[in-house]
Amino acid sequence: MTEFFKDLNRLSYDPDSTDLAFRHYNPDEVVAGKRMEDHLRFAVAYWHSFAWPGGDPFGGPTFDRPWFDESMQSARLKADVAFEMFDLLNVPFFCWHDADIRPEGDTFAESLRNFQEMVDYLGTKMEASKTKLLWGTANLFSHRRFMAGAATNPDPEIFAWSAATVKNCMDATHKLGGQNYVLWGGREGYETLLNTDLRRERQQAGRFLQMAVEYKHKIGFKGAILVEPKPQEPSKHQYDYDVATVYGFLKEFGLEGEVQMNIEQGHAILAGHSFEHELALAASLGILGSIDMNRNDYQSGWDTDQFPNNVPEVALAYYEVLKAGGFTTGGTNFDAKLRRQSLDPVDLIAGHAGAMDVCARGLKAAAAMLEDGTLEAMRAERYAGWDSAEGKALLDSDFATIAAQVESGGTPPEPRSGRQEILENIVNRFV
Ligand code: XLS
Ligand code: NI
Ligand code: NI
Repeated sequence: MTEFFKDLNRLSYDPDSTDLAFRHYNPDEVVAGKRMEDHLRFAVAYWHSFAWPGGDPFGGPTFDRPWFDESMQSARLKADVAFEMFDLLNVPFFCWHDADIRPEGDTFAESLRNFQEMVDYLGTKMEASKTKLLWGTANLFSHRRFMAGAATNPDPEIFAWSAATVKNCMDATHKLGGQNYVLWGGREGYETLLNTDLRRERQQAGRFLQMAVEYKHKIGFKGAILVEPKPQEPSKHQYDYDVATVYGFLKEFGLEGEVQMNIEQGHAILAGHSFEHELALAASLGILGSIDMNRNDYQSGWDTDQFPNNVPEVALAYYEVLKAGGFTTGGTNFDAKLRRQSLDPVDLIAGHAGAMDVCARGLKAAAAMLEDGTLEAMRAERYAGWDSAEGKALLDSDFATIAAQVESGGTPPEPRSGRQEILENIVNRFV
C-alpha cells in the first residue's frame, strides 16, 4: 500500500451508510436479468484521475501528487496508486492514453521504451487485480507537435509519427487484453480555412482510420475500434462533430461495418444534442459501442468533464443502452475530473463513488421503465398505422400512385396528440 490512500477503506454496498459507501451500486444485484456490474461495466480514466494536475486557463496546477515528475519511478508509483483506487472502488475496468502512463522521452524510440516498460508493469498489476482494460488510446493532441492535428496535419511527418504511435498503442491494448481501442479526434479539425485544405485533411483522416482497421485485423485484435465524436474544443471545427457526421464519414471511407462509437455525454451537449439522442441514433445505425459518462456544465459551452449527478438524465441514457441490448465490449467510462479545488485523495474516491451510485439509480430506473412497458407501448401505438397493410404498401409505392389514392379519398386525416406531457409524467414515476 502506498501512502496516498492509506486512510481509506474499500467501499462496500451499504444503503443506509452516511459515510463513504455505495448506497445504490450493488455489483451483484440482478437488474433486468444481469448483474449490475455486468450492465454498467464501470471504468476509471487514468488521465483525469492521475495525470491531470488541476490547471485552468488562468492558473497552474492545484494538485500536489507525489508522482508528478517525468520519471519512470513516478510512473510506477502512479500505477500503484491507480490500482489501489481501482481496488477501493471495486471497478472492473480502466482506460489510458499512452501519455498518461509513461514519461515522454527525447526521441520516439525512448518514449516507446518507456511505454512498453509501463505496459508490462500494468500487465503485472492487472494479474493481481480484478480490473481489466476497457480501452486504450493515443494522446495525439497535447504535445506541441500535434498543434495542427495528427492524421490531418499539413506535415506528413506528423501523420507518420501519429500512425506509429497508434500502432504501438494498439499493440499494447491487444497485449493487455483491452476490449476496445478508441480514437478521439483531438485536434483533427481546424482553426481557420485561410490556412486549411479541408478536402485533403478529411482524406488523410479517412486513410488513417482505414489503416487502424487494417492493423486491427493484421494483429488479430478482437475488440472494437471506437471513434469518439466531439464538435469543438480544442479545434474550432472538428471533423468528427457528432454521431451523424461520423457515420457519414465512415460510409465515405467504407468503414461503417468496422467502427463503432464511443459517445460522451458532454460532447453530445456541445454538439447541441441530448446524450440520449446521440445514443439512440448510434443504436439505430448499429454503431453504439461504449460511453464516456461525464457531464458538462450547461452554461459554460466548454467540456468541463464533471462526474454525472443527474439521475433523470442518466436514466434516459441507460434506457437507450438497455433498449439497444446493453453493452457488449463497451462500458461506462468516467472521463471525468475533479474540480480543481478538490485536492484530497478522498475527493477522488467520493467523485467516483457518487457517480457510480448515480449510474446505478439511472440503470434501475431505466430497467423499471422498460419492464413497465408503457413508454414502448405508447410509442408503438403512435406508429401503428405503419404496421397496417396500407402503411406497409406505402413505402413500396410511388408519388403518382399515392396521389391518385389521396385525390380520390374521403375525409382528411385527423392529427393525434403526441402526448409528450403524459410521457414525461410516466418517466417521472421512475426517476
Ligand atoms: C476529450 C475526450 C478524451 C477522449 C480520449 O474531450 O473526451 O478524453 O475520451 O482521448
Ligand atoms: Ni471529452
Ligand atoms: Ni472522452
